[in-house]
Amino acid sequence: DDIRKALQAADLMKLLEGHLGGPQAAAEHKFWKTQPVPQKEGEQETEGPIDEHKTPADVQPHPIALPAGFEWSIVDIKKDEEVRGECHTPSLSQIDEVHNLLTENYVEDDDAMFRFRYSREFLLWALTPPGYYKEWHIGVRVQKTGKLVGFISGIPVELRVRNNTFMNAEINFLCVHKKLRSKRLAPVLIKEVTRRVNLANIWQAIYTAGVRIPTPFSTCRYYHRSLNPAKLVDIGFSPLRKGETIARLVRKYNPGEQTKTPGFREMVPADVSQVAALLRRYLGRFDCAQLFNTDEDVEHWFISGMGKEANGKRENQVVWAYVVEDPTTNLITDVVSFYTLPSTIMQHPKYDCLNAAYMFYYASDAVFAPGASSDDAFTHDLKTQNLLDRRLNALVTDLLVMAKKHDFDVVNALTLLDNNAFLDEQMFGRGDGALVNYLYNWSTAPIDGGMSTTAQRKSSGVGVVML
Ligand code: MYA
Repeated sequence: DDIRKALQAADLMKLLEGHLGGPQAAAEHKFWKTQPVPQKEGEQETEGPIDEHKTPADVQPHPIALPAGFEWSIVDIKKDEEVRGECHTPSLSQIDEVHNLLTENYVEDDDAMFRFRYSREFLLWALTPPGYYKEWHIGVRVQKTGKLVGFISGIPVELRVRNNTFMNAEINFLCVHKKLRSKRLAPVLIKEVTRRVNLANIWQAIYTAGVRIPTPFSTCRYYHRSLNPAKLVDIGFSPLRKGETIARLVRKYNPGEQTKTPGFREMVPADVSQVAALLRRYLGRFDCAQLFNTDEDVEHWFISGMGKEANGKRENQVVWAYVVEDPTTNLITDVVSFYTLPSTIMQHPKYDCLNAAYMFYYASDAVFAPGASSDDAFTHDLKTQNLLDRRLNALVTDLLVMAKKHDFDVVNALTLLDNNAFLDEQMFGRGDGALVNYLYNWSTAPIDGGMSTTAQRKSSGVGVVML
């Protein structure tokens, strides 16, 4: 308990530092201070772009200069095989190369125990939504050998931030090989992706990071719901508290075998347009949300990620999506989903992979007044909140059953969307990681990341889930 209190106090210190301008905030930020981002917290009074208006004709037509010995390479992630240079392994596809770079060099936890292991199928799904730009999948190679040592990517995403709607690049998978760290390669990658996004006449971006740089518009906290407590304790992911036993934890976290909500079933392609309409209305509740303007977007993010069925078995599934179909009206009343993102367990004698599921988008018609049809007919009153709490808890109870069935060790969630309505009740434990959200070339007053809630207002302002 003492350790927990000390950790919480340390967390609080980190948060306070962030808000009041502690050591991290005071860093020089040689790169970020040159970029069109809010430079200080509290400076985000006006809503809108930070940079002066530009057109693609104002954008430098040539790639940003790289240090000698390196070259740019647009990674063709849909191409199966590519032979580059003499020393390049001919059998490695370009998606394999990105997968390998990330598997060895991408995000680790602070204690260097776990590292994200995005699968090839995941990367393909994450990087090729409708309207994606091939030239936003940017690699850096060693000229001599062709070895991929750096990567950054963007995908187009339409966002609403409060009352403004605009096209963004969602930037992700920024990675520099461990041997090339701290050489200011990251700013070069960021400038090159910015240039390519600007050439497409897009001037804003959204991204998340574990680090604090100038300047977040919101911060969310990670929560974790154990499904396989014996393994989680064994690998050091969860503590075994004094007086606790594994057997008791196994009983406590067993979600059961059967889902309980009448009409709960896997989402199928025929549900896409109903789910899209429900999701669009539901996401209208949040200050910042992804628009899912077309049904193709929903088809991509929910259905295509489920993978293809072969020999009666689903192969390479990335997303699991479920709906509730009202048994009397046959209308879809709810949708819930999660994606798989395993982590490599570094240096453990028995296990090398943590099978983690992450809560993705969901929606429920519980927030709409009965019979209402207009887009803004949702409410935040206590009665609605209680109904939503019940419905979301029922959905997540069923989701946990399915996640356990599919052999996940843990379900992770952030404090975004309406997640606070179920995190405690569904026994998600508060993690020590935070995820910080940023907008590029857009100023907006801070948005509630759901880290402090009241009975009446549990929802966050964040309606965008980044991968
Ligand atoms: S978040 C995931 C980031 N990836 C990892 O954490 C993987 C493991 N780490 C690495 O591969 C490296 O450490 C990286 C930094 C590549 C992260 N976001 O080259 P450096 C700034 C933004 O010497 P390295 C994701 O993918 C840092 O503050 N900036 O450092 C979203 C410093 O600048 P300044 C970051 O450690 C990415 C400078 O880089 C981050 O070798 C969104 C140091 O460069 C970070 N996560 O490499 C990117 N980490 O001195 C922004 C460090 O000023 C997109 N830095 O403080 C912006 C929008 C662009 C498009 C706009 C279109 C309109």
